[in-house]
Amino acid sequence: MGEKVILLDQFVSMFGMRARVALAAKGVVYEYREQDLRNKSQLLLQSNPIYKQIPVLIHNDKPVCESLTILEYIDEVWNQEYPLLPPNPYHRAQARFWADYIDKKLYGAGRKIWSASGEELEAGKKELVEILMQLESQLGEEAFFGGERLGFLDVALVTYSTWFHTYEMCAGFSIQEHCPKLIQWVKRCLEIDFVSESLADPAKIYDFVLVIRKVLVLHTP
Ligand code: GS8
Repeated sequence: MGEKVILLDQFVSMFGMRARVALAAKGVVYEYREQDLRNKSQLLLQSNPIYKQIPVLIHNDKPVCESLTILEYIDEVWNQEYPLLPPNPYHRAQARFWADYIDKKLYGAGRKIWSASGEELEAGKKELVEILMQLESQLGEEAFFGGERLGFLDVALVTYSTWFHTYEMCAGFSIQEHCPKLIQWVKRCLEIDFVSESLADPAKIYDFVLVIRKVLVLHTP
């Protein structure tokens, strides 16, 4: 049966990039559809009526929402190629726990950095460093969170690294200084073609954020 795979996404999204990396890891051919989130398409609204957010993976006309759910879905459907979740149930639970931690903590801290100023920005910077240090200690001496090879948690986190440049520019600090081993891990991930080819250019993300910040300032009473 011919597969029809569509990804509703926005190029700067760390959530959408997870699906892009996973699809590339599995060698799945898909149609990428960039979404304008200020003017949401009918397809996006119909496909994700609950959250109305990207990413949405539409597989043979059936939508799957939420990036971590999408990752698991991709891993289960295309299970012959490059498994992402580890086989051991305990390791799977751990990978899911830390991916959830990333989404509960890292997104919010990062957002404070690029969208706030003064004390809130400083708080975001402190939080971000604490979270990244926590993740770095979780990595330990392993090459990847998945052990010898890139796995589910690596995919969940590596997409955030495309935002590190923006965080550093907005908050005037160096992540490398606080988390050198994590930065080494990012470099290892980027040596894998399907990872580097799926991630957005950090400089373009920063340009995008500069535009969004101007819009936010204009609309803040
Ligand atoms: C988050 C998706 C999200 O925030 C996931 O997929 O993991 N928990 C979800 N998507 C954003 C763009 S990325 O910052 C989005 O679609 N925002 C539009 C909106 O909320 O209206």
